[in-house]
Amino acid sequence: MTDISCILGNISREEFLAEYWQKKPLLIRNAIANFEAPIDADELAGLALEEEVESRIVVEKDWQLQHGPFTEETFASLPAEKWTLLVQAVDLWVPEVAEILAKFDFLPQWRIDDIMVSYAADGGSVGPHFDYYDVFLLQGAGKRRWQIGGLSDADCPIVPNTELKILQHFEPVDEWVLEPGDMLYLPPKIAHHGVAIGECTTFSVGFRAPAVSEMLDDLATELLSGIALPHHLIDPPLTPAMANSQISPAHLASVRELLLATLDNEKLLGEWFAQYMTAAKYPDLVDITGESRTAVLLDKTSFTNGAKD
Ligand SMILES: [Mn+2]
Repeated sequence: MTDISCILGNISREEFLAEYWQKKPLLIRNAIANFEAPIDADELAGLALEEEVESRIVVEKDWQLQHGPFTEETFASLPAEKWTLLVQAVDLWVPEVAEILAKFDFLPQWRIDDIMVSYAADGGSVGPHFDYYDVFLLQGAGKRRWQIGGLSDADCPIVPNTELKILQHFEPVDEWVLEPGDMLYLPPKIAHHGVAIGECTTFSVGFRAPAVSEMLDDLATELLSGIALPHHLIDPPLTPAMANSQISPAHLASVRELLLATLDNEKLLGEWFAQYMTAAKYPDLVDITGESRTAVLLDKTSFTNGAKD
């Protein structure tokens, strides 16, 4: 029996998860019928004036990147076209935007990161690039042409002299013009380039995909602050021939064994991971945003905003 989710068009949840999720792009026309963007360009610009709100402006000329909060003067000084305003986590500030998240009930809820809303003037884009996370690009007001390329990675050359990671080489293999309510799903690392046709807004539903280095950093911090791990590195059987500066493969095997044994602890990993994935996006602002993230471990221990219940 298949279960049609209202936002996946005529694709069932099962089919989407098996065939597309983290595998290949999917265009869904009319994902939300008669979609009226729950925030308009002026309201979005208003949010970007607020100190607590994370926002950026990208101007295509020289790919300038500015970080908010902005002022009325910032907006007055922008060119007539080819710029983009991006506001992060609008779901935390606008309840009507947060309501969109309910439509993504076919995915683990703790994987959801936020809804970024972008406004682009005519011709505006942030350049061809790729992300390391899954994203659903839901078209708000106006139209945007999305082009997608193949898989990219850190080895792909990027445009110099800008903070933005724009791909130097982008070969579109497919393109669509999205209209209000249309949605494009992109798995991680697919190159993409969206250019506004006239003014438009786009709602990007992004997912949490921490890098291994970030996870190890957080886990190490957690270990340092909490339970003492009594195990220290011990030597493999030594021989006089090892009394030199070389690190033997046997020593490396001991290091590896100790680290793997430390990680091979379901309770430790489960509790750390649940806390980590439910950490508030803006921990200092939880009183204002009411941000609430919950995950439940298989043993039914529940975590909300990183704290055990
Ligand atoms: Mn992107």
